[in-house]
Amino acid sequence: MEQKMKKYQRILVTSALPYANGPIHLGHLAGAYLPADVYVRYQRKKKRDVLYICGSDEHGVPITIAAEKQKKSPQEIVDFFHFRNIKAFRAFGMSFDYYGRTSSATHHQTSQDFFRVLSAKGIFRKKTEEQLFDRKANMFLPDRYVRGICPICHQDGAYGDQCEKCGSSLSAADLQEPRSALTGEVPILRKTTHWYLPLGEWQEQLQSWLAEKTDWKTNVAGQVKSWLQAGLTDRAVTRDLSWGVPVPLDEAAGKVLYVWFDAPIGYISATQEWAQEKGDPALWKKYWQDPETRMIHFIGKDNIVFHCIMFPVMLMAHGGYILPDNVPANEFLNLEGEKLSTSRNYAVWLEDYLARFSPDPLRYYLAINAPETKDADFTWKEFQQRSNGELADILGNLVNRTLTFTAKFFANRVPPRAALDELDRRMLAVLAAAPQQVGDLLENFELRKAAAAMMDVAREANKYFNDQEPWQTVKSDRHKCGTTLNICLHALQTLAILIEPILPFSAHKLWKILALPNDLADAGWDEAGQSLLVEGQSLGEAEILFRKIEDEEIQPEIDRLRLSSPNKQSAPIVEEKKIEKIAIDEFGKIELRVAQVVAAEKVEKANKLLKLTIKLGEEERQIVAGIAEHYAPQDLIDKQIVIVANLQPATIRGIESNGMLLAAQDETGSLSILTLDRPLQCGAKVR
Ligand code: B3M
Ligand code: ZN
Repeated sequence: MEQKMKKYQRILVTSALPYANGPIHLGHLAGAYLPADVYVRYQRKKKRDVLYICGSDEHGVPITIAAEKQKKSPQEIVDFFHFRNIKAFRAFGMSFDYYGRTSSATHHQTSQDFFRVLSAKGIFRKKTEEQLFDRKANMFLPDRYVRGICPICHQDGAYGDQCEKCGSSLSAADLQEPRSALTGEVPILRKTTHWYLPLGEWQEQLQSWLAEKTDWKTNVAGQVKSWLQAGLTDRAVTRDLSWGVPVPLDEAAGKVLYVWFDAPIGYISATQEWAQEKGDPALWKKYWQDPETRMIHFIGKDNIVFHCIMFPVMLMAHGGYILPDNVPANEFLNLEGEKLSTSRNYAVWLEDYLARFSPDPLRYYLAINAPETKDADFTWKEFQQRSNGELADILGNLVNRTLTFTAKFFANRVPPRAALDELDRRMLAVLAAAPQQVGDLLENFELRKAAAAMMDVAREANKYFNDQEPWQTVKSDRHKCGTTLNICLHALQTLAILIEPILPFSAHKLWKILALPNDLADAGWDEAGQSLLVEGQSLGEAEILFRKIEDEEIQPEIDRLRLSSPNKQSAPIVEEKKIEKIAIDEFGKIELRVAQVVAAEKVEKANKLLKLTIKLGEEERQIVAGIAEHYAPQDLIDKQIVIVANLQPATIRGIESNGMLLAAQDETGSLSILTLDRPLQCGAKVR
């Protein structure tokens, strides 16, 4: 690998651009994001020139479908998720150098230019064919917009591109009794013209390029091979849609670029925007046009054909751009033994995770359990076990015992190293060899092994601590004891550098504890094995790096997933009882009002109750609500809530309650009070 990097001056790393139609979940992270971030962080520590590019994919049918569902414009949808995803990624420690978006002006320009070049070179084939058209909606229907009976399993309701019942991938023309998903109309066939990229014409060139890729992962090479064996065919790169990058030809008015044509060009346009921001607009060219750049695409397995066949053909056809050196695609991450499903909400959303836990334990578990060569399974129990049993009990324990001991017996200063014995020498050899060993695995995209090897260093250091018995030598041979601790502190310093790619937040904490003069960002990978500590230097204050994750924190997560599990017999989340109908004037008898909480306190000896003072217009009132297990009093102050204002006053545990607060509770026991979407005057009527 060192060999390989001699050939190159710099590395360009990309992660697949997530669609900006929903939040990020663990499946995304395990496939295209965490492995890339770890790789990039490692390369930065190797002091290599590495640029890490990502961004939002803001075009395509998934966006328009989300927009329709939520009765918003596509732009509103992508604006919302673009910024939301940036925020979540950042909190998870993703260290993109630039996060672009495909609705940007630069991107439109760059992808249109790209199309123009290919068009001028006569690369495309233009074909007029019949496609399904919805007369009521007055539009051609993308496959996803057509539903009908699956020709394979005969299930009704299959989508034109895929049957969710049997998993077959389809094309809309195969469906029996097709109808428009938009209007229910039976679509008609109508002629339309599109531009096709004749992939078949590039097959030979593609094959000879791929023949050199002997170091690609077998799962990727295998998929590519089977595509090539089946023979490549023409692929339409334009669509009859209104949302997307307009096709830059007069004769193609009303058409847009196919999302898989423009999205990978997003990597280029994001690099251009990065260069503009750097104040050196031409800088992007170095990364895209100089053959001394090594480009690596991190993706999930469903994107292999686009990154290993279609985009390389586009780049070859355009000319003047480099091709990827590697595409280390990952397989899928399942959840508690079942396939993830965003439509069923069978997923763990990054934002939800981060609201309850810190990023590093998840980064660690996704690394050591990465879906590298085959699908992997995420379970909350294993997450807890790995976090507690490895992060806390091995790495955390090493940090904790070393520092406590040094503080107690050596005035929290690095003790000098005296004569070395066999165990000392062995430990130092482990530390000296670790950077190369873990580094080789990371270079090779073997994240699971790299995470395990890193943890093994901590394991060995713990064993070394035990074997040297500093709690004995502190009494019998203080020099020896000091040497042991000196080497343990050295191990912590080595580990701080080695864990940084996977556990960046903890690495920085550890670095601060060690109170080293330079910044962790400047510490190089190759010097990780040498001791940077100075004898006699004082250390910072110890802190717990990894808290234990309790059963009570894990169980609600498991329960929540069970509720939306695809295999659960389709019991609705909330039991549907026969609900008696009422007349509108009966509803009118209930006086619902907006109130503002001005004070809240616990009710003594009643652990479920809170006493709230609320403002209702000019009037102040007191109500008692059974929400103490779900809300802390201070979290309620100033919140606007909804109450039933005309209930007969009641006395609860000796306290008068003059009204009732509205709250909802689901089957998992989660409870939420009803609050307002925007502030209103207190006392406002709710209807
Ligand atoms: N937007 C991600 C996906 O298939 C897709 C990646 C584009 S990368 C150029 O979920
Ligand atoms: Zn089917």
